[in-house]
Amino acid sequence: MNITICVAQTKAAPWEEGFRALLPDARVSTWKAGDPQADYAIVWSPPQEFLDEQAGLKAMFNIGAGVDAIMKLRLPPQTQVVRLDDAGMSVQMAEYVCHAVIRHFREFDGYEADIAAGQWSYRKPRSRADFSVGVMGMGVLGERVARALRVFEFPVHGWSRTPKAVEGVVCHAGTDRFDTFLSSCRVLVNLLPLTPDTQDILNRKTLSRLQPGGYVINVARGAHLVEDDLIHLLDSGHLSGATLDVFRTEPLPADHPFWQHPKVTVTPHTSARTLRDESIAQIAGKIVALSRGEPIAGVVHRDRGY
Ligand code: NDP
Ligand code: OXD
Repeated sequence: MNITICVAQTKAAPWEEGFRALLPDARVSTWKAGDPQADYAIVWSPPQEFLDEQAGLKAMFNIGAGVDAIMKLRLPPQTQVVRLDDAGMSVQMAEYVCHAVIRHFREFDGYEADIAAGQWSYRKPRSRADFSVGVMGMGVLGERVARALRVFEFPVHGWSRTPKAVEGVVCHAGTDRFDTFLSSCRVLVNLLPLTPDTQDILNRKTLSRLQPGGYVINVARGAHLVEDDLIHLLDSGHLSGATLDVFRTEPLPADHPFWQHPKVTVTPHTSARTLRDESIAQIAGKIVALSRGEPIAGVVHRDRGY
């Protein structure tokens, strides 16, 4: 079996070594133009040239959860696209989102500023019941985040395409329930995949439906958010702040207004990192399963785009 590695923005060698160790009978190499056909590919943002040359792939394993960069390309018709299925990301995402929600709810930024100014001051405790958190996207990551927020007893709402049942979480499904979902939330967490249906979904109209003082946490993709609309709603006072991990252009350009905006916290696309060892183990297990003709989880539905 031939496995080829084509990963942008990351070193290929440790991935090669990891797959060789777990699949000693496979021939594993890093792709170069003109290489012979592989059976399986390990990819991150592969170029179109790679797909055009590797039209005989049985499956292509993305080393992230989001496949939006791949779905924009011309894909070989028979190749299965497979995304990472958690592989250690959901616990990181739960940590990141709970941290952002709690920092905002408990006003820790305000305390930090007071302490830095040498002031021993108290703020009036806020009511948890007034801080409903809405999670857009109740998949592998969103459901874990919703469950983690419930541990801190925040009221939690979830929104997905198809109906869900998660204990303690008010679940909404479909476009008909979107407005009801939004107006139920003070804090909005985005964990949707980026598809034609979800691009620009965080815009002036939708964000205006959040409760006054709303707070936005975008950890999915930058193209979900219309950045000028967010800035307008922050400056008008309808929204009280935002924590943003993903951006339309990454790295975030040096002159971007988010860097200096007093109500915006920026992190460098780091809310849930790909963990190499966990990911190699998951993908190697799936390659073995596929080569035995067994079904695997995490196969992307081409018509849905995720
Ligand atoms: P999943 O595919 O498991 O979950 C996606 C969820 O979104 C599902 O609940 C799905 O509904 C819902 N959904 C999709 N389209 C719509 C729609 N049009 N309307 C309503 N709901 C919709 O993905 P993951 O949870 O694994 O990952 C989510 C995203 O997080 C990734 O696509 C990626 O972009 C981002 N991500 C960001 C990272 C970071 O470091 N910032 C790291 C990892 C991922 P249903 O269940 O009904 O199908
Ligand atoms: C992912 C990401 O999609 O890292 O996994 O953003």
